[in-house]
Amino acid sequence: MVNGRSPKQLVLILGDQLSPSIAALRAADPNRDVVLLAEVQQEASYVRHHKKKIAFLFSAMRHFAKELSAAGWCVDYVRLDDEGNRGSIPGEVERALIRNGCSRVLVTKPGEWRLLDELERLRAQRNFEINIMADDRFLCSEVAFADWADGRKQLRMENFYREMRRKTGLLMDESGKPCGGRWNFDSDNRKPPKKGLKIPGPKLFPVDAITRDVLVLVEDRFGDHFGVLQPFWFAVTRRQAESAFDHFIETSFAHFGDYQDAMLSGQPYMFHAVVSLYLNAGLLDPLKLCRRIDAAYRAGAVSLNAAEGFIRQVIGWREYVRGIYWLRMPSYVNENFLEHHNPLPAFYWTAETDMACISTCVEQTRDEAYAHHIQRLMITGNFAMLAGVDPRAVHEWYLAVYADAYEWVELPNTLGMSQFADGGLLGSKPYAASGNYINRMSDYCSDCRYEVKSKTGPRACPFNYLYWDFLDRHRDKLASNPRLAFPYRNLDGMDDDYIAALRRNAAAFMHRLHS
Ligand code: FAD
Ligand code: DLZ
Ligand code: SF4
Repeated sequence: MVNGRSPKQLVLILGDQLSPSIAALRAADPNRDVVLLAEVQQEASYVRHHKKKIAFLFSAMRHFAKELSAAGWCVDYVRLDDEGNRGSIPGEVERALIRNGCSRVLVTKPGEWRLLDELERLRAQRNFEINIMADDRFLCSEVAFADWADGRKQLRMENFYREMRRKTGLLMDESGKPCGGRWNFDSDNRKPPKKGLKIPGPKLFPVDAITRDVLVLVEDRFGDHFGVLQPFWFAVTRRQAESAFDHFIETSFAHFGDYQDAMLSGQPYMFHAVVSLYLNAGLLDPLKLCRRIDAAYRAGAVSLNAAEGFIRQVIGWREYVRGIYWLRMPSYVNENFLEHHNPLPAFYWTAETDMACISTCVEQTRDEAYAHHIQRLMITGNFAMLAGVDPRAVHEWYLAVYADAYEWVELPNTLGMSQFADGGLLGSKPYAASGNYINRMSDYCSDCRYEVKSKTGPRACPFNYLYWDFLDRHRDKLASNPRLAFPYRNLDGMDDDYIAALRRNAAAFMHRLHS
């Protein structure tokens, strides 16, 4: 206390903390404290983020700063090209403390362990008072998740999800039972795609003057990063993000449940919501979205399988992966259960491959900074695992290329769900699949140089022999998994010559890949 008044505080708001009711702002005094937002080189390049992701965040940060100023806050906004910008969050905090005459920092816990560690080091080195507050924009706190996990043999999402349904009352009936008598309608979310489906796509927003400046800056400073910058149409304000969600409900939600796993060439968005980038940056509130879906279901406006499918992703998967991240970091990022050490193939950056499924997903990722869940899991993720790519390299790719990627959500999805690198903490079996699955759920194979029905030979689909080779070479680690009993029985029924041919094809393919 100075003269009976508390000292002036610097309220640090990070690029993915653009929520007016975030903990650090709630705890601050608008009549005394200063809010700092800083565009810094390090956050844009600790992995070389997609150009669209950087542009989205810088523009959303600038709009949020305006919103806070209009609400009466004193905002200190540092642009990337401002003179003296030290290029890192700790560096900018130090400068801003002096500039604004503040003696302590208030910040909501960052979403990545890396940045939390940096702030804690700054506190220790400089002896600053830095108050790091829990991020309560999530429905399940880290402490509540640790309590839930404590003493459990298995941390299955499904059990966690049921608790979240009970806790929130979403899609629960008056007697405390799940609406429709079932917790999970996943099996109704797997319709293969139909030709001729009318797909509306997400809402596109015009570029305003703030975004136009940012686009010039990003092209100038990050022109060599992966990704195509324009056309740029993301929402960059809360109001726009809300209207993007309204648009999803009005135009796509009716088909969301049925076609959640379907993939079609030229249709990057299918019937997905395309809201993860807005949710993760703090422009949308997860519980509010779910309450709207719940209300729409109760009003008879949407089907239960679509409503449950959406709510499961948001209060189930999204909360669960965050819980796993904070429970297991910092060691989680080094896990490599299957001991995969191959480098990431160059076509993850160039899209230059004859495998139509991969080139389609990588081109789309380059153009849109978006791929939907099944493309991430069953195309690029599946291939990387079958090809024995080092999970850390896979993780760094996913963190860089998607507009919604922050380590708390990306790492468990990549390392745990898609690469099985945590040995089954997150998923009960590896998401490995042959070309057959891709052919059933997409139209990619009809336009591919490879033949999806061929298992060996020069035209055989690489996913086929790589799949069997994957099971064969990881027999010691995977054969006892009850969920893999069926494919291992098939493998055991194959004759030795056939297995030798699969191995030969896989080895030759891998040789070509890395030569
Ligand atoms: P929809 O399919 O419309 O789903 C609605 C919402 O549910 C999403 O916006 C998202 O907030 C939530 N959601 C759905 N699935 C998941 C999930 N598995 N984990 C967490 N939330 C989920 N999601 C990210 O937000 N950031 C990431 O960096 C990310 N990396 C991924 C990496 C891999 C390898 C995989 C397999 C999945 C990853 N996901 C990630 C999850 C999922 O792919 C995206 O959330 C989804 O594709 C976002 O698009 P959408 O908004 O159209 O989602
Ligand atoms: C992703 C990102 C980027 C590209 N740039 C900034 C930035 O310049 N300033 C900032 O405060 N945050 C940025 N971010 C988001 C941070 O990387 C994010 O807050 C941490 O990774 C924690 O989730
Ligand atoms: Fe992909 Fe194989 Fe189908 Fe080609 S044939 S698109 S490589 S699954």
